[in-house]
Amino acid sequence: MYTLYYSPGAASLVVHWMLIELDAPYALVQVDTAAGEQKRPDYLALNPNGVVPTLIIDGKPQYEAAALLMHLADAYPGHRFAPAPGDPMRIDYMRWMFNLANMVQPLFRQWWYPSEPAGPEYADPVREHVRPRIEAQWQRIDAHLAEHGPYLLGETLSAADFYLTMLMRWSRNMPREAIAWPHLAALAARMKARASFKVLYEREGLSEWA
Ligand SMILES: N[C@@H](CCC(=O)N[C@@H](CS)C(=O)NCC(=O)O)C(=O)O
Repeated sequence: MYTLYYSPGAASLVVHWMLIELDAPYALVQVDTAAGEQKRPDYLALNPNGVVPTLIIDGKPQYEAAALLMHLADAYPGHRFAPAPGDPMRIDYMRWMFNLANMVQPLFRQWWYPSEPAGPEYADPVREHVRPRIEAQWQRIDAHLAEHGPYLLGETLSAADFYLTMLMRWSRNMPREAIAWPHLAALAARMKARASFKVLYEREGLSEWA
């Protein structure tokens, strides 16, 4: 039994989505991030970074959304959400997971928390600076999908597509959201059509970008 510490729509979303896809047994604990629960000592004891998600696996707290996603995909090989070690596609899969985690997700951290890099007086310039950088990522990934899609690994759906969909969702209120790019829009539509997406929305109480 897994226990997921989550906040609706946050980086925990993709872990939650995967748990539903895998039909894995799990319990949810909502963390009120607006009230700062993620910075309280009892939560910091689980996740010293003070962020969601945290996933309790075999009684031990684990964190980092991408790592949790990769772990779950590997733990349920029958669902084929991760090419197995030795499969030539494994490196492409890992490259996408790390690329999304290192090159795309951190830009959203700056978008959502623009005071972090240089203080509140620079929040507006940080946002102005990060916005075209996010759009450049959509351009890059859309071009990849145009040539090699419909999924990041071609015809093979993987955990990376779930991750990308969560990141696309985060852009929904930006001046130019991810689904303004046609191949990203097609991927988002495929992913949102999955039965698990509806269940996820119900369980997290979400409605935007349905
Ligand atoms: N690298 C971490 C980042 C997680 C993260 O930034 N989570 C945000 C929500 S999307 C959070 O908990 N924010 C609350 C805070 O920073 O206080 C991961 O992928 O798990």
